[in-house]
Amino acid sequence: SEKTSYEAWLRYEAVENDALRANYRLRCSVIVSAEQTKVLGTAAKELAEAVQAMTGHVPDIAAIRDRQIPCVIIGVLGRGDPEIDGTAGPDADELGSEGYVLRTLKGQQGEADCIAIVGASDRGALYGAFHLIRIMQMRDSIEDLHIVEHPVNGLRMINQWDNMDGTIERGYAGKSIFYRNNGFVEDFTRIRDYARLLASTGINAITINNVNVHREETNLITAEYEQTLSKAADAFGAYGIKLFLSINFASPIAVGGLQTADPLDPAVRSWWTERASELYRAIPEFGGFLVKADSEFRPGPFTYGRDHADGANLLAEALAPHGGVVIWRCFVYNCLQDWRDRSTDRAKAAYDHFTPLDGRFADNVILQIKNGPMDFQVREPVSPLFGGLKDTNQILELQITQEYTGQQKHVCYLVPLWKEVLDFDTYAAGEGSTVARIASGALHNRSYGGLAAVSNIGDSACWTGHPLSQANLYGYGRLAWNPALSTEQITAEWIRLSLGSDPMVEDVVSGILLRSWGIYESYTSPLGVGWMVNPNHHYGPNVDGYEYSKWGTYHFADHQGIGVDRTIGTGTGYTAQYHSPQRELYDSLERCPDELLLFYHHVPYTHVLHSGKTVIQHIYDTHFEGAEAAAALLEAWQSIRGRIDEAYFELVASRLSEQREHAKEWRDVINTYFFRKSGIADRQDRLIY
Ligand code: GCW
Repeated sequence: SEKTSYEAWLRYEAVENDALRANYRLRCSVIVSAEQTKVLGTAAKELAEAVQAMTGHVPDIAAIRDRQIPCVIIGVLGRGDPEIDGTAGPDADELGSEGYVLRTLKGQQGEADCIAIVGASDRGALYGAFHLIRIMQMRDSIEDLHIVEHPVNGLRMINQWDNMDGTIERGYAGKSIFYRNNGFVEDFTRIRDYARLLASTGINAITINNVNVHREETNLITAEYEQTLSKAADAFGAYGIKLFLSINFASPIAVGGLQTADPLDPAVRSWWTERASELYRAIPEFGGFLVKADSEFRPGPFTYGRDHADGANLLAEALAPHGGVVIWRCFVYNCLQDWRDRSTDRAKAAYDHFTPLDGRFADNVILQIKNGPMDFQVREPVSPLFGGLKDTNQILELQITQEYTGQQKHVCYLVPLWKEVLDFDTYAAGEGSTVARIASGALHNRSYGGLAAVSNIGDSACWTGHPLSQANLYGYGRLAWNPALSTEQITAEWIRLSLGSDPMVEDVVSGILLRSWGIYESYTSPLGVGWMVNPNHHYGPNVDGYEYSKWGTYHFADHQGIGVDRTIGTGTGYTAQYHSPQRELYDSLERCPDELLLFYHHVPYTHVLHSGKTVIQHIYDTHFEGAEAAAALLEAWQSIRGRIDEAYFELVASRLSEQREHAKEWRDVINTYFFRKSGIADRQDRLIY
């Protein structure tokens, strides 16, 4: 039924095993929550609902513990309850501000055992409750618990690209759950359900409007929307999630009636200060602003001859008295490039714009950096900007919505891609300077750090259009909590939580997910070159779609070869933005990894890869094999028919058959293009048109 896919990973099937069900029921017969805060209330309610659904027993929620009866106690450290404080003991030092201890307390002298969920904060306790729920969903034991957890990243954020007319920029799962007809939806049920899904994975912040802030959305920071925003802030706040807004840098002109938005103009400064105070008066828990400035026609400080530090610091000054932060995006490049101009390289732009400003940003400014230097391609290197800033807060931006990775029609599980990014060593402070450590703030000891990602949900019955794309949302939350979690663990969790614990289902679905990125890459754009998509909507093959455009996105294929020379000696010099030894690795034609070869080098089609194949043969082989592998995904899926919910099964099956057909289109367009360009035949003499 639709319910199964709507519930996603918070699906609470009754426990099949009698002994286990009885044990969960006994251990969770009463939930004791001494304090009555909003978030602790949520924690108790969530746990009670989960226990009821999984065991059939409705737990009492009590303020005081009866020591004869087993229970789950939920509390927060340092609020004067000696039992709560005692439970954490030395673990308390490891909790930070959002961690928790989940621990079985043995009853003394005939008293019952109980499970204590002790948070470092209300939010920590909520995460602890969701952890206990997860253990029961996984059908693991809840005896003798001793779990100590804290998030590695302070900011674990979701960015909605929702517009107030109800559309979603790069949304592939229906319309916005937030807006309709240039206003908010009336009924917030779905927004609340979204908040719970996010909180269960540890998300603690969200921006609810597109970074491209259009006319109506510019008004979101005005008095007109205060009431509705405060309702939205409450819905998320009950789940420990802070509300942020994307703002229009030109707001002082657009809604403030000023003549300028110059960040150094005193009237502009006081306008923002006043606006921020107003917002915080209405929404004391407000998080701050997300800003796309001087990027793809958005207004910004460049108009006034100011730089991005001036721009960000203006807003930082307004938010600082309220504890708010400015998240400033680094996706800044020239989108009006002349394709004839070979000296400009879009890949270099973010680094060139922002490294000179290192150290100039206010303490409450955080730079948000896309994982790659271009734009969420199926394969691109890690942005060198991560290695280029030491004295600036920075967070990593990922894209959960599958703009360039199959648009939720194709399955493309992104956790393995994100793991590669997080594990990438920038060598910024010697070996081990991974993106994960830079983003968390640990490497340079920064006060803010974390991850942000563009959401993939809409009002589709299963949230994400393609049910398997739910795994990307889940996986993102888990990685934001702890980037060291393995892909295998996250994948197994998601499958068990969403589809139950049939080992065959787990085996088949994990096989599909884990192969999917590689398969998508193989039949789309080869060897890291990117951008062979139809302009604007970005779906489907079009090798020259962006070749003679203004967007800075070229592959330079001619009859002899293909690729972008970004080397120091003969190319754009992009490779110099990396530290050694990455710089030399990418700069070297001999040593450059195959999967990124065409991102860094222009080579003849006859160039021999490390794999032993020529570039042209690699293109043919991967495209033929990729289309076959896509067909095999559907076959694999067919093998679990009857083992999972039928409607869910059918929905995925129909997407997989669409993928199978569309993969053939990719195969034939790409192979034909390169056969015609190069005139070199396929060694295996397969059908090319
Ligand atoms: O590549 C582009 C997307 C735009 C998006 C932009 C960005 C929100 O195609 O749709 O705009 O990236 O990240 O700002």
